[in-house]
Amino acid sequence: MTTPDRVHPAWLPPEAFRAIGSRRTLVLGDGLLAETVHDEVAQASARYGGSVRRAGDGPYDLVLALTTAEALPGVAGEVRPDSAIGDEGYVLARRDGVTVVLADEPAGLLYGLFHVVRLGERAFAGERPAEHHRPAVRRRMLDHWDNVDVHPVMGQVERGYAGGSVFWRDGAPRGDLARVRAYARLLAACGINAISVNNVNVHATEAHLLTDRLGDVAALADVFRPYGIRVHLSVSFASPVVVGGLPTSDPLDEDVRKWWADVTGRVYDTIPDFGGYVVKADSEGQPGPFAYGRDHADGANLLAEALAPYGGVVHWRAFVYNHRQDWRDRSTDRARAAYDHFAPLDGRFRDNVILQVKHGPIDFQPREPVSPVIAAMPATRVAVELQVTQEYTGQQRHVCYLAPMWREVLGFRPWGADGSDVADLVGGGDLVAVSNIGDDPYWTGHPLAQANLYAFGRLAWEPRLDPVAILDEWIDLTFVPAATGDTERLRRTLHEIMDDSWRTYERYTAPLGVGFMVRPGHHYGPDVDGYEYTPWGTYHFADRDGVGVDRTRATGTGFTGQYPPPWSEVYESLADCPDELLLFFHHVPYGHVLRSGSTVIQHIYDTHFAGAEQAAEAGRRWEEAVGLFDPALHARVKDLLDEQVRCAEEWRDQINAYFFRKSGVPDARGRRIP
Ligand code: BDP
Repeated sequence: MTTPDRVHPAWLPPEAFRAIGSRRTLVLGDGLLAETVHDEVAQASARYGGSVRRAGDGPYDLVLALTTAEALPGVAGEVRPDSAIGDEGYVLARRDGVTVVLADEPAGLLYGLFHVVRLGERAFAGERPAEHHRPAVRRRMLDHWDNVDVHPVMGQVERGYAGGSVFWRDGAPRGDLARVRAYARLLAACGINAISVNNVNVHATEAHLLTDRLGDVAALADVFRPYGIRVHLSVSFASPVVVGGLPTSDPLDEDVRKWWADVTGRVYDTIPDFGGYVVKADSEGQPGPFAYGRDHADGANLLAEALAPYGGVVHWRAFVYNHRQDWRDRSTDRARAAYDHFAPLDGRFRDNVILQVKHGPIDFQPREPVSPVIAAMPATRVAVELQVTQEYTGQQRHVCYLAPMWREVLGFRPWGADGSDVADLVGGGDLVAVSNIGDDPYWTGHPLAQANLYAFGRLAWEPRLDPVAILDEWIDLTFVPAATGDTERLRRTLHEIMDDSWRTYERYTAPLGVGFMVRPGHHYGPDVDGYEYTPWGTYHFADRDGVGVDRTRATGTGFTGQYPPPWSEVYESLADCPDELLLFFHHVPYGHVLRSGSTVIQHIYDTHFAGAEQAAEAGRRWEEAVGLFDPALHARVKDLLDEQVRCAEEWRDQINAYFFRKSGVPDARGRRIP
């Protein structure tokens, strides 16, 4: 695979700062992040011949100032708003030839600076009435599933498809803080402000990050801090036993409570702006409160109590289900599990507990309904968790631009058209995602997967952004500044390949929302029955007559009843259920006619032929674009597209052959099914 000889600048190539770097800039205000802003502008100015000052009369082309500054120069004083701009917000305006960014806090200056970077020359043209920008979501967080030690099965980064960890290598910190700093910059530029630096599955070595290896975490926090990013840590619920030497981790035990209070105090002595703990408890073998006959509220509140004096939070994950089911007894339904565990606990969590819920009820499949837990806990702070790392969406070997899926999740209205949407529910709260980067020179293995990380940050800041517009922004920042060829063709090529790539992926993989037809373990490529007779709770029930999971109240698992109306009724009804989720909610005969007018079996054939063809078309588009991109990047993406085309055909053939043999129904269009 072709690899560049240096780390790819992703969406911050030096050329993206050309417009700023050639101007006369004033940075007014103190504080660590104001220093960062100054240093960014100074670097750009050194490169492009501009200037940056910290005080003094102009003239200036760009003023980045804190509202607390003693005297705001002319135009900046005029655009200062009467009301508060808010912690991370900023006002952007342009008047009389001066572009102004005003913020109450240094973080706002930093985000304002990156807005000016995004605008490029447009920031310095014409007039711009004052626009007030502030993030919709307060904590915009990335979880790293990075192991400190190499895990024998999962490797350095669990579900990582971009090489090793940028934080850890073989049991120790990597020490390459320049790389971490570059990462922090990229994250700040798309709006991320919190990061958890180790895997939610906390193994023995990682458990020590909380105590004797806290210095390793502090070193990372020092690098993230100048970019406004707070560090969080995944901790083991069994820490009191594993690293504390206590006989129990019972959340109601006095010694256990004291242990957490002491340890947490030491964490804050070392890292005063520490964010908090992330916990995966009683899930997939991780320890939790169940061992002591306690529930998740007892467990979460224990840690919350220890963190409360310092303003820290617990992200308690709702990904809890029985992964040792008896597949012969299918009375339990994994989709129900999170709601069944957590909804009854609503109101019992302390206010610094954030229940972190995966966006779908099962597990990051390419298509799932939105988790009913998100709407079921009005008295609990709920965070929605997305997966930027492409575990089930092509593992960064396939192009799969995920922003359209996330936009659908954020736009889902659990109470129907007149009610709030998910973006409203997480507004002011938390949006979390599993990161997709590693030590690969392109950061994300597949260079085009960088767009997913960028899009996550931007959607967390502004959940109603249009995915196509975000992609445009990303193209503008990543490729256009240093491009030498036809930038319009370059842009068109990327849109053609990426805009619809999630739906393309959906077409050639598991059909109609059924999910999990992947190879067990690593989850790459097709294996229709791979999980069908296993204890994981992920079934499709295909037989000679039909396919799908009956989750209705009338005849199935009753999962539809976890939604409020109208969705409880829409999903329950065979006639009303959206096609793309039909097999998630219903078991139907192959001849069942979809809302689209096609039968289920014909839909399977059609979408699989179409999806594989669209992947091939993407490959052709990319080949035509040779010369528009850096040659090493072009070659890397070409190799990956070849693999995507191969794999899409494999999916097409296995899915189509499987359902042809089960159903005996031929393709109405007579195409070749192996
Ligand atoms: C699943 C992954 C597994 C993670 C788990 C989680 O396969 O590696 O540990 O999610 O979210 O999707 O905890």
